[in-house]
Amino acid sequence: MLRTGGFLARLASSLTKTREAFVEKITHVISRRTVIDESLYEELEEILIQADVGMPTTLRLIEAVRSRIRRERVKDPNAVYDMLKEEMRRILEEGSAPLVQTDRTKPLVYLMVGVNGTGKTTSIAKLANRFKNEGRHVMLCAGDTFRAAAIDQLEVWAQRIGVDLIKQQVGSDPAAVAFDSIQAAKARGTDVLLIDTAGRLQTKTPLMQELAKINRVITRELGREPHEVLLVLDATTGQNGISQARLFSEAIPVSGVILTKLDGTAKGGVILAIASEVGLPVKLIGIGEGMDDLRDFDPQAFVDALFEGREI
Ligand SMILES: Nc1nc2c(ncn2[C@@H]2O[C@H](COP(=O)(O)OP(=O)(O)OP(=O)(O)O)[C@@H](O)[C@H]2O)c(=O)[nH]1
Ligand SMILES: [Mg+2]
Repeated sequence: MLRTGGFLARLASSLTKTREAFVEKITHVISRRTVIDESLYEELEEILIQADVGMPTTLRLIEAVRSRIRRERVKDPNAVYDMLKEEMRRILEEGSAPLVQTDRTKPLVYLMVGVNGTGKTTSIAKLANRFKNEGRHVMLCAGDTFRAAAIDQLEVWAQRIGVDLIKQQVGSDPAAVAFDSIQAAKARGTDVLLIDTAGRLQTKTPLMQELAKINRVITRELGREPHEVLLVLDATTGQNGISQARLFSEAIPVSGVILTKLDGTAKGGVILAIASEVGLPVKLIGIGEGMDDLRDFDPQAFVDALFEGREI
């Protein structure tokens, strides 16, 4: 992938708080050391846990480093830094996947799900903008029929970006709007259909069942499952994202995660926990409110940006 300096710099600056919460502390701890011992591992463990990496992933990381240090008979504490970085990259690579962006048959369908306020609707706008700029015919579906403002919000985006919108009145059945949108997309030869849904708590069973119904209706009408069911998680909620991921994927076959709001949070370490613990690949990351601030997740670029300039 071709990446300009500006691209990486923007990613790096959006990760500043996470870098402060975690990479800088690791650097500090390691640089004061002359030997590798148990207390070093303990300090690193504490930093990682506080940075929302979570217990299982922290232990996995530390164990991987510890066994490499032993195996390779390394004595220099600085080696721990590089090994941690490499192990993080490995975890992120295993826990990520590219977004499905093409299919021989039209339309390509994405369904967005997640708890309230995570960034579902704005991520749809950013994706719509991207696909539209690629010259594809894009349609949005106002499947959040719960609030009038949600329908208006999507309508404003559709007009601003210049893409089609399918909507019904507030209070109508979201599965029915989804059904309409698939029919309209087929009739109009739409390339990409992006379906919004209302935010919902992962613990509210009837609302989770409603998602399952939306998914069933789409699947029946499309003749296959949606190409992507994207769970949108807000990085600022840290470890809570793990339980959201578990409960959403029990209700609906989630195909990947969009992790938003990595800019301005110190809790970006949660991406490691998501990648290693929940079994759902991270596909996109949100690093700001601008149209270009939803990026395909690139683990190598992410780790480089996170550790940027932190040489020991
Ligand atoms: N800084 C930042 N803000 C974001 C990002 N993604 C979304 N937001 C902001 O988060 C707020 C909520 O976004 P929405 O897209 O409305 O969230 P939603 O999930 O659709 O919310 P509900 O429909 O209420 O469940 C908006 O102010 C967005 O601009 C991001 O990556 N970074
Ligand atoms: Mg919304």
